[in-house]
Amino acid sequence: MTSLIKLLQIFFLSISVLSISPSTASPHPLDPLTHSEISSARHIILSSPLFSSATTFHYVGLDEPDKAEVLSRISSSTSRRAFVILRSNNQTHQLTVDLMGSSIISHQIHTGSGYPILTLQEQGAAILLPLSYPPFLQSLSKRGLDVNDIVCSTFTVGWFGERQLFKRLIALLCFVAGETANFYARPVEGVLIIVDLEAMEIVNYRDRVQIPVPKADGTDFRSDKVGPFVGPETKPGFIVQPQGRGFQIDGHNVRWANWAFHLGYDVRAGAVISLASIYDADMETHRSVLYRTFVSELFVPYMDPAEEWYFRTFFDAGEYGFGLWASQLQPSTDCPAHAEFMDGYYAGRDGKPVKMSNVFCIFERYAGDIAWRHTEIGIPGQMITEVRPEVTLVVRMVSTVGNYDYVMDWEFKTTGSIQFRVSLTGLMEVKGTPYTHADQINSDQHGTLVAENTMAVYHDHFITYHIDLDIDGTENSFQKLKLKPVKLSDFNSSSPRRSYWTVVTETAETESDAQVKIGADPAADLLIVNPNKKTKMGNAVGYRLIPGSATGVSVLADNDFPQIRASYSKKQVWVTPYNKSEKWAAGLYTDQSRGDDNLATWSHRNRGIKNKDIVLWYTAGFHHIPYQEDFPLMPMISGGFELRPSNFFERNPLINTKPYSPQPRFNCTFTS
Ligand SMILES: *[C@@H]1O[C@H](CO)[C@@H](O)[C@H](O)[C@H]1NC(C)=O
Ligand SMILES: *[C@@H]1O[C@H](CO)[C@@H](O)[C@H](O)[C@H]1NC(C)=O
Ligand SMILES: *[C@@H]1O[C@H](CO)[C@@H](O)[C@H](O)[C@H]1NC(C)=O
Ligand SMILES: *[C@@H]1O[C@H](CO)[C@@H](O)[C@H](O)[C@H]1NC(C)=O
Ligand SMILES: [Cu+2]
Repeated sequence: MTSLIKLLQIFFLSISVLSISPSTASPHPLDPLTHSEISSARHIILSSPLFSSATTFHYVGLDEPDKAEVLSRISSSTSRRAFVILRSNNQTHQLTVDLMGSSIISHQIHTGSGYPILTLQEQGAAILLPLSYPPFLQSLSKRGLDVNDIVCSTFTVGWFGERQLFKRLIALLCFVAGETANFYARPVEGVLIIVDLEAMEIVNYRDRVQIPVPKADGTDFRSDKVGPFVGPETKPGFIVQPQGRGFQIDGHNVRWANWAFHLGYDVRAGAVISLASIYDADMETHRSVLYRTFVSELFVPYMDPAEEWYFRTFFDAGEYGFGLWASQLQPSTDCPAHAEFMDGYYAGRDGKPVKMSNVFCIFERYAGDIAWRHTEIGIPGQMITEVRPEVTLVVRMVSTVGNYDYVMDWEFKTTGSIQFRVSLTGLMEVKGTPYTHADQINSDQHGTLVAENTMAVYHDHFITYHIDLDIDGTENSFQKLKLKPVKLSDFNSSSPRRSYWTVVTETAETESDAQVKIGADPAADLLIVNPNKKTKMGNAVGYRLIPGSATGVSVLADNDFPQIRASYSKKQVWVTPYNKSEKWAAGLYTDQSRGDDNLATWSHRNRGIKNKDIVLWYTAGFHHIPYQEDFPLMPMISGGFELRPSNFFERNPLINTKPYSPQPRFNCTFTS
């Protein structure tokens, strides 16, 4: 009897749990796929007679619902779909899977050029091949190197005008680790290995020249290997928040001060920030700023045409997966001690979910900076000073794609600004050279001699952001507020001035009007405005793009193959009409792509962008001439841009912010 009652209780309990779960536990429509959703996508696909267990998964992510559905939230419990790219029988398949209906709702075979993101597992298998490949072992013994000290690494091969559809190939280059962790500093220069990833075998091997391997001395970066700590010493510090942290995380939703946004992980893009809105205290409402933003691509071409170097023109998101290579963030070093962390999931080569722990951190930054201030001594007998401190919220991700580390920060400010910052650190990609002094270098120079036999090769980093701004609604326009110098003469002016400047506003009609090379045009403020919403003063509400310090554009020839693939990298700014399929600046299939599907080719359709749902694309660019301080490990260098409200609020949104009372000077002693 008891057990029957128990069973009935459990039965009714589970019914009631089931009946409430769709409303309470239903995911946000933009939540990334969960562990169990990735599993079920795999299960649905492998249950289909079309796919064998030999199928390999290269991308599994959320197939975002249409924007209208997300904005009205009607889809939240009815549709969860996965977008999947897989390889089966040497073909690339693209599928949409309905996770709730357990069915494949679209399936097509990709017949054009380009291949999907490489899996970690196939790269892991490829780098072991040379270690038992007799010609490579011969090359090593010729150089007096021990195979046990050798580490190989994968380098995408790009596309150099081949007309036939090609094979899925990868180049391998090998290095001497031995006593150093900085194996990138010790290339086995002159040896190039090409692997067919489908056959998983070496299909081409070249040992072209013999160059001395740079010595291990002075290359290491590990604290126990760098020698005595004679470098500058600073005292550790930390932030004290006596009233606790100022933000809440609920699932993927983050709320802090006047901001609310959604943060999710994607294996290709890394962090995806969605539905960012800001509370307007005067209007007593949250107002939308951003629909979705993420890093779309990172193009990193090296500048050495030699046989072992010319193809090194990487697309870190489309070829390697910027999110796939994300680092697990270390509390209190990668992020301050008071940070909170968020995890992510991706599908491994076998389609099974893999957890990425601590892939993002979120923390408040207070570094003693000022948000606004004024001292007024103009009123006789009075001295007025008002100051508001600047406290911001940072979302951080670090991706280490091989030798380089990219620290990506999105910093939200209470003023309504968002600062996008990319910081580069890590190890240089160096070329082995016979030179031991800069005076020996002949004219054809491709890098900086940073140590004996060690040339750090010139290269660029172009980081392209997809920024779907929805300023107070989806229909927006792109404007250039151009400075126009005006000259005056005695004929038409009673002023002693002979010149001034005024502003001429140009609203972009089509995509070509919105391709901007910063610095080439006359000075202009670049704005995304909502022409349908005006402030009380009658100005169109908007946000301004403020380029930061990294404004380099590619200077490669237009007919150079890597440039054809990244033809968008000659201008920093593009604006396209919103299109769910146009997310990846270098095309959906980037590995060995041919430039027929990229941001520039989309933009050349020259579609209308005025008072439409539009997407802003911004490329931060670094021309990297290495210097000796970048060796053995490069200190961080940062660049980026800011999005700043411009006639969005009626006034300074911080004018009626309560000042802080003076804080005590903490002097505490650790007890643990
Ligand atoms: C796929 O292609 C490779 C060569 O690239 C070949 O060795 C292999 O047999 C092919 N597999 C199938 C299933 O056709
Ligand atoms: C003033 O007169 C000069 C000479 O006639 C002319 O070039 C200029 O455009 C005029 N400026 C304005 C603001 O009318
Ligand atoms: C959306 O993007 C895809 C891929 O570029 C393209 O094929 C399609 O025509 C675009 N749709 C519109 C309406 O521009
Ligand atoms: C901390 O406070 C104690 C007690 O007031 C004082 O003796 C000590 O010198 C202070 N230490 C520092 C580093 O200011
Ligand atoms: Cu660099």
